[in-house]
Amino acid sequence: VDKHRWWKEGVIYQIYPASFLDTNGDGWGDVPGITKKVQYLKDLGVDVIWISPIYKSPQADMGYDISDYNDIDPRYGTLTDVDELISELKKRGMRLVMDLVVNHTSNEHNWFLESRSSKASPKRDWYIWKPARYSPSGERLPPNNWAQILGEVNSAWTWDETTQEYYLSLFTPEQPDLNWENSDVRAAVHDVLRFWLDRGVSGFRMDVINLISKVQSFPDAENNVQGHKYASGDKFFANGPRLHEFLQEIHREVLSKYDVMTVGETPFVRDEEEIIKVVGAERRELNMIFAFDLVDIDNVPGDFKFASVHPWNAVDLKNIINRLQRLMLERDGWNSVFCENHDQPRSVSRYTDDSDQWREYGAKLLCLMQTTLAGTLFVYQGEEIGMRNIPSSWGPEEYKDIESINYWKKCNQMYPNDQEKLSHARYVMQRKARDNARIPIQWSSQPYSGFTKPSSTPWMRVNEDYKTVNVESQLSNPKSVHAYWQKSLQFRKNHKDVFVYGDFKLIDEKNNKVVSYLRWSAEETYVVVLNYSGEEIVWDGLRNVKVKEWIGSTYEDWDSPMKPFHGSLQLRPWEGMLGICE
Ligand code: TEU
Ligand code: CA
Repeated sequence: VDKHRWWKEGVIYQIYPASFLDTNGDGWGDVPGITKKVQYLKDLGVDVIWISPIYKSPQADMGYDISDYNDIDPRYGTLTDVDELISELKKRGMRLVMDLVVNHTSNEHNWFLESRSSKASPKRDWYIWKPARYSPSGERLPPNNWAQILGEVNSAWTWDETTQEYYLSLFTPEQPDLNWENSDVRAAVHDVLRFWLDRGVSGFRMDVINLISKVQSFPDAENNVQGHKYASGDKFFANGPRLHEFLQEIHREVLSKYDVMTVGETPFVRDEEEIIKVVGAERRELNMIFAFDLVDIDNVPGDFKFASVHPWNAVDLKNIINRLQRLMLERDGWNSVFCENHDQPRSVSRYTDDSDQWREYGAKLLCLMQTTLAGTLFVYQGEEIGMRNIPSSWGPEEYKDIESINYWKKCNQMYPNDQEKLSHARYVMQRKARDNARIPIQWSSQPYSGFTKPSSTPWMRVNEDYKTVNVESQLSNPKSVHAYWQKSLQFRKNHKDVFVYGDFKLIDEKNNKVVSYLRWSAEETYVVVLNYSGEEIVWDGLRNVKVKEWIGSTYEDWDSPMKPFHGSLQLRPWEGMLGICE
């Protein structure tokens, strides 16, 4: 059977629209700004763009709270702008993937306004409403102890005065969860998919799609964290009882009738059987998922993300990569490969060293790793120039994400005068806040990095490093991070049977500084060696692997192959090397 598919070998580029490019000077990126950069993306080697939500939204969670699925938020543009974008993409053989957020809507969506209007509303059952519980002393309590995801301190249930009931709102009170048990809700979601597919989009990234089926008894979660009133209820809503049925229904009713790709965002779940149920080729659910293992590498297991920055080394990284690469190859699933998205800090800052001395090497190392792993490759805006995190000198007022705002507020309530606790909180935010990926793209050394007009104010502050880290300067430099990405993407495509579809095996597994593996097809075998440390290393992990030629190092131009040599490798700090085997 022919296993080749456009969505397996295509390079997907994620756009966070607010921060991409502003064309009308209101300080927000917009759809015309994306259209303007289609050729730039084509030249980089991108085949598909995925845009984070641009639908009508009050923006409580930056568009992940949708108030109208069939229209575009005016700050991003109009439906006509989207048609124009699709046609510019099609002209170049490219495609558009939309972000589908259907676990919840905005609290300003008409469905919710109707649902909350009265207990007798025909849409009452479209959301998850429950009566209060009462403590022995008569205090009103939410239906269970589940915690809100973007905030941690609050309940996942929001009290509604008018109808005197709670509704479930797993993320924030502005994002009420839809009741997928109701078949009218599911039919309405299917209509949303059809609306966009008929308009010419080629698939969906499905936001927290594994949370749509909840255990209907809504039991309390086990609470292990001392001093916390609420606990994560994920056991009762992540990959819940009817998830696979609902996904298969979407496939049967809608997706099977179009040539589309789907990628499910699936937090919390690590169980391999559950993963394969979603992505197994014969299952007719989703093409692939975003597994959280790699981006959770610096989270303390079982604790919430801002608790601290958990140390890790190359062995941890190899174990994660190995597990997912092997699982998908052995079980007929399909991987997504990514290090960044709009919910994560920048990868040069997280996995390597983002100082002026090492940033470019770190970015190239991550590029070499990602472009040589099996699966569909996702590049996040700005990753191709090695953009870094928000500087540590910025104060908390520069953070605009609801999660960061909630967290910082909580810290100040809990430890008002504890400078040590507060500075630790600021440190972890600088390492992990979602804001790190959301600052404007650095296009040039013009004011505001060319993201918006010099006379306007960008919605988020621009990183001062834009004078040196920007697209324009990298485009004219053959040794830039951008040039390295461009050439690596081309190389991956030229050897897709190895790098996209081929087999995978770790070598020198126990080395805690070097990540190294083999990739091969029936015709050729490559070896990838990545120094995940700021030290010089003499590496002799090749053992019986015979390298015919070292064809590239992240320290050199792609086009200058190195002199053949055998024996130990001298790896410089953060150096990555690619060799072809005998
Ligand atoms: O994220 C879901 C999710 O659970 C995490 O990525 C979460 O944002 C992170 O752990 C918090 O630190 C998706 C979207 O990608 C995110 O932007 C939305 O806020 C969320 O769903 C709600 O729609
Ligand atoms: Ca704008």
